[in-house]
Amino acid sequence: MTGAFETVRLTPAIGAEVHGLDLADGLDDATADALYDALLEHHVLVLRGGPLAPDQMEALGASFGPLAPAHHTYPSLDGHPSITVLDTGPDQPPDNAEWHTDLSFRPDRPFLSILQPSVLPPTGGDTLFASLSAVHDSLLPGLRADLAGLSAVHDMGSFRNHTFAEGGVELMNERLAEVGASVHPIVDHHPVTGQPFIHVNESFTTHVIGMAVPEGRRILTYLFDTIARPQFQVRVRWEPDVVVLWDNRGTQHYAADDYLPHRRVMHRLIVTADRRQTA
Ligand SMILES: O=C(O)CCC(=O)C(=O)O
Repeated sequence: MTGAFETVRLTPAIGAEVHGLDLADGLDDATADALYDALLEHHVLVLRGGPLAPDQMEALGASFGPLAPAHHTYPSLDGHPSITVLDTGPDQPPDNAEWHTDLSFRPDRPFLSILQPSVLPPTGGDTLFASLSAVHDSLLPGLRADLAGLSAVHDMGSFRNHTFAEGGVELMNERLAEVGASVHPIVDHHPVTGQPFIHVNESFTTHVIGMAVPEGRRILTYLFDTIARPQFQVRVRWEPDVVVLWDNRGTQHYAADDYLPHRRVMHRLIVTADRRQTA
């Protein structure tokens, strides 16, 4: 795929549709650069031209940076460890109807995620994205100043449910040790644009450093409630040919779990580092 494309903003806070790009042809360098710039501006890009074959999905990811290894809990597509399969339905109830930033419990926050559907329910199963820089900018200056000195712990959160179901407390403790926790500033900054954003999420952020649990929880709950307000969001309605890219550095997402008893299968790929980012 080459050449110019058009972006159409979806909401004031976040998201744009990309028109005039045929993803199946692959990205030349100039187009990948332009798509990257659009991503930095809009945080979430909704493209057409899918579903991409696994090799095409990996090639699209690789044009932005290195691909993440297999996920610690979810299965991968056969022969493609970096493509995570999110398969939910009556037998495997959805677990991602929670606002989260992918893998925020890792010390190196992942850069980019790419998601496309493989099986869609007849209706429902939309994905919502929130702009954490819009959330930051909406806070009163005094509150922002108070938050600026604070950091919070992120760990694997409700992945405990999977590990406990699979192997009880032993496996849960093993995975907690293997996956670890990380500490991020509550007011973080996008490493390329410098934009400040609120870096806590209800799936993985568990504790405010230096505070008693109840005190920290009140702050976190206030921020989670703010992130859940619709004016900071865009809602993506999936169709079979839609492919979505988002920048994890300053966004969160939530997969609406309103489609049972139908099945929904999504393929996700994470790009760990941004190869266009300088230092
Ligand atoms: O399935 C979705 O819509 C979102 C997937 C998700 O939550 C994730 O990639 O972490």
